[in-house]
Amino acid sequence: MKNNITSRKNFLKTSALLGLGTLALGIEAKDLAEPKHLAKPSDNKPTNGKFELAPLPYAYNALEPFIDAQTMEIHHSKHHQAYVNKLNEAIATDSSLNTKSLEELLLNLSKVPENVRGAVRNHGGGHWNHTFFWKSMKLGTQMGPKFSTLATSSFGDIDKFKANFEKLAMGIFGSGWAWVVLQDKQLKIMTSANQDNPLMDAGKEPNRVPKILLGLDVWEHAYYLKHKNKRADYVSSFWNVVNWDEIEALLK
Ligand code: MN3
Repeated sequence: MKNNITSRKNFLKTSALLGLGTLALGIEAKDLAEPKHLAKPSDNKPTNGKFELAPLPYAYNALEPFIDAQTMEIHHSKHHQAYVNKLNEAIATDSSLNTKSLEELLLNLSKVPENVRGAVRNHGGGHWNHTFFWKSMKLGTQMGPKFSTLATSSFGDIDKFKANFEKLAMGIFGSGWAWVVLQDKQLKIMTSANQDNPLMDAGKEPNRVPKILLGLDVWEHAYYLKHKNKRADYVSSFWNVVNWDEIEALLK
């Protein structure tokens, strides 16, 4: 299967075009070696061979008016639940898989047996991405100093960072995700198709595992009820629900 994550070469190209600068925030290479930000939430490791859908960390209407309650309920209780169910079906067939954490599976995706690799990629990716997405959103937080400094040094200023993120999110053909990651001490914007994410097979370069700070689901199911075909409205309104407190905590 073709790897749909934008290639590292393209990331670098994008970064160069955006004039990424070097950073001096005291972020050590060792901080990037382990995806510590995953923080071992209970839903990232199967219990008795099965992953479980955690409740949302807030009410379905908590992101109104920017993301409507009906969209949140369907997205979490139907779409996310389906990824969890299908991931469980995939790993149930192999006892070497159903004890591993979701991160272990995704970081080493090419080592997953071929007969279930596609299912682990799509549904394991779906489970990880949505679990992360829910925690990435909260009303009423403000961008913190660590992220602000990184975004300014990487993109010139905050407006340029936001404009680049929106442009790349709009440029995803079909379904996928836009990501903000810290890698090689720089802030980068990445995109992926379907339920791929920047962790997939990143275990091949343990010192360069991207620290995912923010992810935006641009599948139509994430916005169609409210915004219909207008992805741009959804993407630009996303800034109102970004959980900047969570991002700042990830950068500690
Ligand atoms: Mn989704």
